[in-house]
Amino acid sequence: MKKIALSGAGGQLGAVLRTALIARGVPLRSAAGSKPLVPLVDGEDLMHGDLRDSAVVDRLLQGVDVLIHLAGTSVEKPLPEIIENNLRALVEVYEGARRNGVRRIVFASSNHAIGMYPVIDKLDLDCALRPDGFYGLSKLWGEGLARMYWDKHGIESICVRIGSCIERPTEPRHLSTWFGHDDLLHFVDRCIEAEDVGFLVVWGVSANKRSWWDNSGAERLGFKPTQDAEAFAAEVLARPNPLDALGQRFQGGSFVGIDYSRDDIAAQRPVAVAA
Ligand code: 15L
Repeated sequence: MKKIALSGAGGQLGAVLRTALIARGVPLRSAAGSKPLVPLVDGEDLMHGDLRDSAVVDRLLQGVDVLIHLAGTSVEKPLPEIIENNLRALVEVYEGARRNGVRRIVFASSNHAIGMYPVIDKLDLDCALRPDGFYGLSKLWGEGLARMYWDKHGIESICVRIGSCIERPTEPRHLSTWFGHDDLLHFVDRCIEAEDVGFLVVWGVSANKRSWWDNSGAERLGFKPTQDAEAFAAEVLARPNPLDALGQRFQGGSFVGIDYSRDDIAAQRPVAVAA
């Protein structure tokens, strides 16, 4: 059986995956950042540490076939933090993968790499990237790094541009961006089991009726989501939309308005979107 490593196991998504993979009996090593994890089962393979340190990375990756890399800053933050956690640490992780013979990395990219597209646009996987901040921009670095380590070193990567991976949709934007937990688990299973993926980018999104993203490329993985945010549409649409006009206009939602300085009023008006 393949040995799997999970970084960012102390985070919200990490906790969901760790619990599910342990329950399935997957041989798993889970890593957190500064705070040690409490074992879920006796003898659980756990560690924590700063991934900018190559010795910590070696502890994480020794004997590992597939790394699910969720660690890093996951929201918009000042540039120095993003550079340390999402640029520098990621290079250490890919270098560690080289040293330790890791075959494949699942890299948690984000929809914020394309957040400046208006919600009326439908995107393919090969669309030009339009980040909505430094966090989104760091995902361009990550996807580029993944590409380079496949081309130059033969380390496979699946870059997953995650939408909104939460238990259930709570606001209108999620009707397009939701990535349900059942679909996430099915996705991770496919990332572990699929043969010869090379370098692949996919949208981390459920089969939402209102999705903005064409995920045909994910077929190569055998990823077939079954959840649809539409099941929650009535309850979600009955509540006020928490996003301002700018957040309603662009795919990145609330991230778009952070340090936004255009005074172009038209760009700040919400657009009407049909179901
Ligand atoms: C992300 O990339 C974030 O990590 C998460 O906190 C959400 O904001 C999500 O995107 C989203 O766009 O809903």
